[in-house]
Amino acid sequence: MRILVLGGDGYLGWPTALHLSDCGHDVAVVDNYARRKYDEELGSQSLVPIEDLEVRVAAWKEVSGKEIPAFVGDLLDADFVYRVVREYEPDTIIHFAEQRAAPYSMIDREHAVYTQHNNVIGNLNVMYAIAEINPEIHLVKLGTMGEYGTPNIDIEEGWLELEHNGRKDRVLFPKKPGSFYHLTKVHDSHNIEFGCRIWGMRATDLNQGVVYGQQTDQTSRDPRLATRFDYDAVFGTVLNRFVIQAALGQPLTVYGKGGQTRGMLDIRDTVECLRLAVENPADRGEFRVFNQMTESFSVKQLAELVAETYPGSVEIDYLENPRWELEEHYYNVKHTGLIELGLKPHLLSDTLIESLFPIVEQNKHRVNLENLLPKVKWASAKNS
Ligand code: NAD
Ligand code: USQ
Repeated sequence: MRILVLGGDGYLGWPTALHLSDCGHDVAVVDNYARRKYDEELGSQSLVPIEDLEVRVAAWKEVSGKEIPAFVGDLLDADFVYRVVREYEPDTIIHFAEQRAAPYSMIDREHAVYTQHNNVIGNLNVMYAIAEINPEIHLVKLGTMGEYGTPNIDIEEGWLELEHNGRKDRVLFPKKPGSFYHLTKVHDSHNIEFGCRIWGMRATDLNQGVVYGQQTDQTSRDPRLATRFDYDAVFGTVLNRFVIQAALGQPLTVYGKGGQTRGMLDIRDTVECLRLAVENPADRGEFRVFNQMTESFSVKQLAELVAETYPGSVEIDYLENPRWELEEHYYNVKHTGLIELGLKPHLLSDTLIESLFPIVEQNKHRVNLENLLPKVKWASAKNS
């Protein structure tokens, strides 16, 4: 298949492009380097050094003999999006290219507006390009488990069979997201489902949980192929941060009581889920949803697991929660769709956690300790 990976310079987009290329697909990547600019803005950087996109694709050519053409441009530029889709003629478009940090979207009005504009309009441009150029293209869109929030009922896989006042219908599962970022994914899901109805688009919405890990079979073949590893309180995700904090000898930062529970998955499962979704496309007119997660953990459980696994002593701090979220709640998610397609999950193990400690050890001189503690607060409209 010919696959266009939007956001192919990012944490997940780059390893996904490599995995699909390695599996024999023709892959091209699109990115506007927005993620590298947020680093400059926040005075942060990936813990593991990452190469420029040109160096990455040249290294992949050297290691595998395979080409990954790169298109540099912004999804907000509709002419650019149309040009790339016409020129590359993909069978599938995987869309990772959004501003993805909840805290970044909650910094202030400007960051909330940027996030919503970037994500919602970029996605609309991609939808229109598909509808007008070739509606056969399968859109595989990264959504998030956080679209659902933490309802007091079981979370179904995208859709809910409902009976109300004696009548039945199948509706999108109710959404209660927890940040202006997570809301963009809800808006995208609604826009895509509408596109499937009116244009007969074929789409898969992958409601992905929090990803952990840093290496895949392909990125570990050469240091120039490494993907990013974020530790800061804005872009670093919870398990990656706990591992890094432990190895730096810093306290693990549990927000609030730590009872908040999230669906999680290993980065090696992310790239495999993408392959499964791409190779088994949705039908024309179908809005297919998979809950892309393999296990659930509370934040407290994750902190305790990291503390037990680290060979030295580790302190766990329970900080005042900077976010607005339930800290004790029911959480039961259906996630069978990808398993039925053949996913064999890498469940969280001591070995995975242990394998991350030397990566931190090698790169700890790159850490700016000031970026470890959370500064963005949800409740206040004015943050420092
Ligand atoms: P990332 O920020 O590392 O990668 C996103 C990439 O998209 C970046 O390289 C960025 O430069 C690019 N981009 C952003 N806006 C763009 C635009 N307008 N035009 C072109 N390129 C643009 O993020 P990631 O962690 O790789 O996440 C990828 C996707 O997966 C996101 O949509 C995110 O919401 C979703 N997701 C991530 C996680 C996670 O734990 N990392 C979990 C669930 C869902
Ligand atoms: N948390 C802590 N301490 C920390 C960091 C986080 O207790 O140091 C807690 C948060 O309060 C939250 C949970 O851990 O309850 C997860 O936070 P996170 O920053 O790891 O993840 P989140 O903000 O939800 O966002 C990440 C990705 C986002 C993706 C989402 C998947 O950045 O792109 O959409 O995970 S999900 O959570 O399923 O919506």
